[in-house]
Amino acid sequence: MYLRKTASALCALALVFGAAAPVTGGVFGTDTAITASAADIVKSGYCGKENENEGKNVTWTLDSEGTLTISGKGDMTSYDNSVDLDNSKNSSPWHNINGIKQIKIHNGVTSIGDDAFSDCTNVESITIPNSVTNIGNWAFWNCTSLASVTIPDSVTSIGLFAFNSPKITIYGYPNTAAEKYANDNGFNFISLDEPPVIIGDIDGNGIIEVDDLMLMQKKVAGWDISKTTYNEKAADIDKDGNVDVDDLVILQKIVAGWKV
Ligand SMILES: [Ca+2]
Ligand SMILES: [Ca+2]
Repeated sequence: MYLRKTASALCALALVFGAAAPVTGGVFGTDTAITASAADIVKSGYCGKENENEGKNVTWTLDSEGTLTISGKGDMTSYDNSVDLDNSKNSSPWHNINGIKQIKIHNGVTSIGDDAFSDCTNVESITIPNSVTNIGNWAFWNCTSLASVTIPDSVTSIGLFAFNSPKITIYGYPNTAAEKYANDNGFNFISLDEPPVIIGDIDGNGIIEVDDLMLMQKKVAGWDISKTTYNEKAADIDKDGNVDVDDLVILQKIVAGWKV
């Protein structure tokens, strides 16, 4: 809902300014001029492991739309974003920037440092590229909006407290560090190997039709359907955890061509 409102507001602005190009607003305080150009880089630096080419193997940029991009080849350095009592510790260079909305990690980066993205409270999703093998301790600690994390099977170790968002779902492959991490920490895990489920396509043949309805009737009536292909996830149409007459009623409407 919020996104739709924002999009229509931006469209309205585009009409006012007569601009066909995307309209962007800055996110860093006074830098809010509306421009019709691509996002500008507002800050940048190195974030590679310090003992390798003085950290220059990996770079970071932050643009005017709040996208933090990490690119290069090699490990990121590790940081410490905990409370700084003696002002001597090594915080990530973007730690105190509030406007970060998105983090993009490019293929080529091989590890995510300790505390790398902790406290990025506006970031909602992250995809780890399949060059990464290690995610550091506290790497995404206190990323309180983080709802979706995709972790490839190249990742073999995930640090302590790397994630702690309460609403997180981890997307990954079975029998990987990602699945183990999700299970160990009680996070929702969705396997990227499972074919997408079409709700209502109970026999899994790719279409919703009378056959599915008949199968559902047998299931709800308690008949033995063990010899038939049957997908419970597709059958629980109202997603209440049970396959019952409520689901059957909805499926009847779907098969009849009603809008549900
Ligand atoms: Ca079917
Ligand atoms: Ca149900």
